[in-house]
Amino acid sequence: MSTGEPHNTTDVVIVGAGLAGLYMLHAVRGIGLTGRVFEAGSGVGGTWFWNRYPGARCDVPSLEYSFGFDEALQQEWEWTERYPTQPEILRYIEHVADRFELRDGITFDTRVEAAHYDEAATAWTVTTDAGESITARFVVMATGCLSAANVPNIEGRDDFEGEIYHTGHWPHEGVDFTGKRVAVIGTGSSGVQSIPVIANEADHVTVLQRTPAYAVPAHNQPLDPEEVGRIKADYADWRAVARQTTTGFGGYLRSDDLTGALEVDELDRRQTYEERWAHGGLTFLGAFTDLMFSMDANDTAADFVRGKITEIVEDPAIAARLSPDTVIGCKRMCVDTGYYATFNRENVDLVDVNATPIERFTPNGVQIAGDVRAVDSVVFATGFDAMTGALDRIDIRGRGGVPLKEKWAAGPLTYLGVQINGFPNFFTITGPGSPSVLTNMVVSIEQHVEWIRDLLGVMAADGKTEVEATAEAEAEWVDYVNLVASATLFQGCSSWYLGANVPGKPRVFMPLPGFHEYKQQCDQVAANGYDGFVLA
Ligand code: NA7
Repeated sequence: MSTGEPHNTTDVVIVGAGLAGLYMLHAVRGIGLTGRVFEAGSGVGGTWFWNRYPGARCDVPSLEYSFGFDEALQQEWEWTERYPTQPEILRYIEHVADRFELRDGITFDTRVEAAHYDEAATAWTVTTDAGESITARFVVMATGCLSAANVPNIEGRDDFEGEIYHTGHWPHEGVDFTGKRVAVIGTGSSGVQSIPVIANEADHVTVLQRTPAYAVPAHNQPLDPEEVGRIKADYADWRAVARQTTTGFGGYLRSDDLTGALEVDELDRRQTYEERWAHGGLTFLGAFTDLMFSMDANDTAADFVRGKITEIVEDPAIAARLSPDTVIGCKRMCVDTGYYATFNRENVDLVDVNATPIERFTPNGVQIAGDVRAVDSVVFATGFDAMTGALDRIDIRGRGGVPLKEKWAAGPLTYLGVQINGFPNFFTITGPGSPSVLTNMVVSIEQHVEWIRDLLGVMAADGKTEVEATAEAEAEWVDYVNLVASATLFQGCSSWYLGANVPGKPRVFMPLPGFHEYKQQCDQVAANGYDGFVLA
């Protein structure tokens, strides 16, 4: 590849400077390798660099949504609220970059365009949009699961004369909606978080809802210093308990006498749901053991939430429109602050664009069922081409020049979600086939980074230069992921876990349910000398 640039090399190229990329750089440096990170943004943070929409917060509590690999780091960082805001998480990530002196290894404002494997050299050549070409033994994709924005191609979009935003690419200077008529398209987490905040500011908000969301209250509040002190006194153990859960968080709520929802009478069941609702957050779905396995059990939780919507929303017709009839938990539940109550406001209305789809944009608004709703601004809260989108947008070629896109034409194939047969020395952090988006991402990121680091360390010690998942191990793993997912209710709706939100994307359930078991499997693979991999 000729770029006119001097020939560059490093041991590991890392793509992305979010939580995964930063920790990966720190980890490779820790075992004496060199690393170079390329980041499209002008700063660190990944997801939290881009998603600056009003009300953006993490749906995992701050004390859990943070790194546990360094005792001093977890002791010194002071979170202020139960659920961290985007600015606070970004400050934390910046602190991590500074504390571990990582910035000198990162090239910002630079997008990786291609990564090609050279079999003879046992090395990857990575090229960027800045025209740089760099050779590395290993490539680690820390590109994030929710980083490639999904912007629906609605007719007439370019004719609209107002402003258009996507929650995942929010302007850094912020947006002032005062006096504006705003349409928000999408009611996933980003819509659910931003709609109440935008409604406070804007003249009028029209919510264009295709599928209603199940939202549990956040009950966000300032952290109690005494509680923080108690957790920090025992932080390592507290985190270890989280790693024993299926989601990588909420371990402190686990109780040994958890039962199935249908094993208790209605009164007890209702009381349990009330307690979880009062506690707030995603652990609502941990109330019983069978909520994601039995439709009858799932119905009891769904009914409870529908009852809450009816209590909160004053207009019964709007409450009915806001009430989902799908499997609860099949899409990640939203954690909200005043979402349903927002529909009691005079300046907010709700349009069911499933019943009456958006026909087109006009210069001054959105046309639905022949009527144009005049708006000044449109917010796309329409999510992401999840898990594979960021990888698809890079020209990745493995053995024999085979493009990853071609290999994954019918859906992603990986072994353990970290490696792909035909793509030696190439790793995906929280890739498809691993628990990733079904978990606390920081816990999954730490587990993957440490597993990859240990593998690279073993290779260095044994003088190995190439590692590749075997075709058999990959095929067995893909079957296993399908088997595990099909025993759950996760496949019961058109979610982005299945790729269903992106027209033309193959419908394959991409993440693997069950963090704790997965971690044990990864540890076992390592203990067995990296079963299913060929180390050459
Ligand atoms: P999500 O959860 O994918 O939500 C996107 C929303 O946008 C969802 O309600 C979609 O409806 C809707 N959508 C997508 N395309 C369209 C079109 N063409 N027309 C109308 N509505 C549409 O993304 P978020 O950013 O909210 O959250 C992503 C994750 O971030 C979340 O799970 C948390 O983990 C954090 P649909 O449901 O597809 O019918």
